[in-house]
Amino acid sequence: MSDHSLGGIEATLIFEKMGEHMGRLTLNRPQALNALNSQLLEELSAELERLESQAEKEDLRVLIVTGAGEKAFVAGADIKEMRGLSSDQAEALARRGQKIMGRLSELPLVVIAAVNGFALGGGCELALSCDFILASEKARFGLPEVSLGLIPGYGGTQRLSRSLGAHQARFLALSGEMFSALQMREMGLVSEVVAPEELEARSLHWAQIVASRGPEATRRVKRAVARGLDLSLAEGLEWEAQLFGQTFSTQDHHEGLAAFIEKRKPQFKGQ
Ligand code: DAK
Repeated sequence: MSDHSLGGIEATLIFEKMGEHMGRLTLNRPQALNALNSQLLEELSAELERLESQAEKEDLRVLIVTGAGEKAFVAGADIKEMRGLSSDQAEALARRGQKIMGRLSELPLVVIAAVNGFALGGGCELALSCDFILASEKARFGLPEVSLGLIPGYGGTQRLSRSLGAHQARFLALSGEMFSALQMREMGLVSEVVAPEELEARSLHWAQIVASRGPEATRRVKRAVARGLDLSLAEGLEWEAQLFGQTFSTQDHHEGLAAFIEKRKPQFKGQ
């Protein structure tokens, strides 16, 4: 939502264009540590739908996802809204959340999670759905659902085990404990840990780097990795070969190879 209010109701999601090719999505319920309530999920779903169709038209290549305020990225699904749900309602809510996380992970642009504070439960699952994760030294990650008598419902048990392996995923999801950004970097989830005041600049730094690469290529890297996770090695290599072949029918690859030979910076057009 570029307009921060919806007919008087404060928007729980803010999208801003950040210069050429880049955008930032801020989850904006700082008073509830950006917990994912139904309004926020609704707005997120609508914004992701808009980005799916507009990203290429607007030549948007990188999206930074972060949380409003000093304390939290997202402190999970909204616990207050979960009380009183029936099993069927909970299952439907989990499917809805999973669909939104799936949409985020499949966006045709590179998504960087800039985790500025608590990334718990649904917030950790949201970060997991991004392409890579940068974290402030203040960030805390965890899947505390078991301490509420629940299990992760937005893909945590599935995405985390694919990302870190089954043992580390079980360690997080069974202990329900919080882990520091440095611990998560050691485990392999977080790519870089920075001082809180540097997170914004560092996210922009990586966003600019990714945005300068060939967009037709970065989109295919995403598709190669995402689908490859569900394939055998032989099938995955076959998938990679197909995508590699496709890059040779893009303008971007002509530009990239020519720029190298002419010793200049490439000017990719995303075609
Ligand atoms: N939901 C709702 N409100 C939350 C919240 C949450 N997840 N986390 C924090 N808040 C609210 C607090 O209630 C408080 O509101 P007021 O009392 O001021 O009205 C405000 O945010 C500030 O929080 P605190 O006062 O607690 O702040 P502290 O610094 O003292 O503590 C904390 C920060 C992050 C340690 C603490 O707030 C906390 O433990 N929060 C809950 C973290 C958590 O357990 N997150 C996981 C939620 S479970 C499923 C789908 C999805 C999921 C499960 C099932 N299905 C559909 C079945 C996913 C589940 C989760 O994500």
